[in-house]
Amino acid sequence: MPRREEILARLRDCIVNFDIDGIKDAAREAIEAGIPAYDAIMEGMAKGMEIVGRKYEEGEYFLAELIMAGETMKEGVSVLEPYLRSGEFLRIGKVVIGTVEGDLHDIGKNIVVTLLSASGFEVIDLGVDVSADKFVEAVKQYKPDIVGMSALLTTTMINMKKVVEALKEAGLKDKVKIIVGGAPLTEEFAREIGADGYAPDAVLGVEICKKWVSVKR
Ligand code: B1M
Repeated sequence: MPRREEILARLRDCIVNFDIDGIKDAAREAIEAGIPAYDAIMEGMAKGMEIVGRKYEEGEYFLAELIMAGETMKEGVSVLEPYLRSGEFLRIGKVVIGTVEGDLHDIGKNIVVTLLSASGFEVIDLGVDVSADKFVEAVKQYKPDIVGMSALLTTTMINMKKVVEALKEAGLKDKVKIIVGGAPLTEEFAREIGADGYAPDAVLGVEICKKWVSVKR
């Protein structure tokens, strides 16, 4: 196997096997071998993420594996980030995302962020405990294609409705697609509050976002 293919395959396999030390070495070797950082991410690591996503859907991998793959990818990307020339990373769409007001749970949201980034989205992560006003301000500032909200508490999921209403009031609701997720949510709840989509897990969430931006093009 030529050296380029061999290194890309190693990057892919490190994601699938959650090999944090290995991925840093492989990322450095990619740079030394003259592989563009973008190719190392998209043709190496992101391919690994696709495999992890499939294994998760098929029940071979569980949440713990998704988290570990996400952490492994973050470590690999951290080595390559300084070598990404601006403009080199062509983005397929922009997402503003956050955990809603009153809620501090961010493990699931962070997985969604990692998978979205790995899939080519520019992600503006507003963090946790994000008020409706902050979401509206971010939509005005960043003009995203998609707004993503996460909630893990039955007492905070209702705050998603406040965000939808605030976006309506600001005349921004029709300019974005809204996706919601988090353990206590349901498809029905998402419909009731006026969200455009609901995902029970991060992999499906990213698939929905990808469909939305491909339809727009
Ligand atoms: Co909290 N907590 N917690 N907690 N906590 C739950 C949610 C709870 C169910 C535990 C329980 O009682 N069994 C319960 C909620 C009960 C309810 O509302 N009915 C609960 C409670 C009560 C609380 C506190 C109130 C406890 C207290 O202080 N008395 C408190 C609230 C703090 C607050 O937010 N204001 C609290 C605090 C915490 C910690 C800070 C200790 C910690 C969070 C750490 C962190 O996130 N940084 C924590 C944790 C870890 C949990 C549990 C154990 C695990 C949550 C988690 O990370 N799951 C949780 C019990 C449980 O869920 N089994 C629990 C793993 C994660 C990968 O899954 O977030 O569901 P999840 O994300 C998935 C999908 O939902 C989806 O994709 C992800 C990956 O596939 N998804 C999206 C999520 N967001 C999405 C967005 C999308 C698309 C998909 O598009 C935008």
